[in-house]
Amino acid sequence: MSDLSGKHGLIVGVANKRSIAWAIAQAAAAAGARLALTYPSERLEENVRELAAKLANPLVAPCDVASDQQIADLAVTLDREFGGLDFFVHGAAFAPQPELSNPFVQTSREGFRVALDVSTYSLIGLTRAVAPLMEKRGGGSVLTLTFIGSHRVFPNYNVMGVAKAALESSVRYLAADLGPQNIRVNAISAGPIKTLAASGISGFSSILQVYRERAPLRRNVELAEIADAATFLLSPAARAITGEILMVDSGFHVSGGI
Ligand code: NAD
Ligand code: 0WE
Repeated sequence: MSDLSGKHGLIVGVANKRSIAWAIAQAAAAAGARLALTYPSERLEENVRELAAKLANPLVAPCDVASDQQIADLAVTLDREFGGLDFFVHGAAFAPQPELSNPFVQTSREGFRVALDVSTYSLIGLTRAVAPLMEKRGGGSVLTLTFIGSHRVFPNYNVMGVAKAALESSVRYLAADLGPQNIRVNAISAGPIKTLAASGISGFSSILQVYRERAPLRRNVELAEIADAATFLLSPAARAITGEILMVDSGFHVSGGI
């Protein structure tokens, strides 16, 4: 299928074995890539190191995406260790818990700031930092993860929906900026999957059930299905695709209801 042999990739957003970013890391490694994984805090460092140990010759580095300094340091480390970069997977998202349970109209200024900083601005800041490394390789592929809550209202998704709308728009603006350098920027809009980011979300099981009932394929999506689509977008097989939001959601988005 999609070949990533000889390529170097950065994967941001691995928290545990159920993380979408970890599924993508495994698929990219199976396709032949050498990877760098990041951890956002010392609390998660051990988790990420244990997972990275399953990969061949991994690089593990800190990166709290809310820190310009940590983003800059990461780019220096990648340049030193890899001498360039072929792809970058962005799988970081966060909104403070109250914003995901209070009514949307109660969204606080600080909750909005944090959600859009961590979940949206981080794509821009990280892409800018790694773009020169990709230019060294004659181009590259950037991939982020989004959810249809950017367009439609899902109870409690709230400010994350706003962050994802801004993220999808950022994909298009980054694609336009970096296309001349042969750097492609795309997103996968994934159907709901029970990861850490979905645990503790009240009503998540009913969202899964609604997808099973209404999606054309009458089922939910699996991590490996997101990972296969990701590997395609990261690979030369997708060399003419940029600025795209690829729906990997069992076709749920075409459904008009009932
Ligand atoms: P996850 O919790 O495994 O991943 C979210 C990641 O964000 C974690 O690794 C966490 O450490 C990281 N993160 C949070 N704050 C950070 C910071 N300040 N610096 C660096 N990293 C930080 O959950 P997931 O479901 O795998 O989420 C990955 C992406 O997929 C997210 O963008 C999410 O919005 C998106 N997504 C998830 C679903 C779903 O249903 N699970 C559906 C569509 C899209
Ligand atoms: O993007 C997401 C979730 C992202 C997320 C999750 C959390 C939980 C823990 C961001 N911030 C936090 N903050 C926390 O404190 N998804 C696409 C998964 C998701 O989350 C939902 C969903 C779906 C789908 C929340 C409400 C409704 C649907």
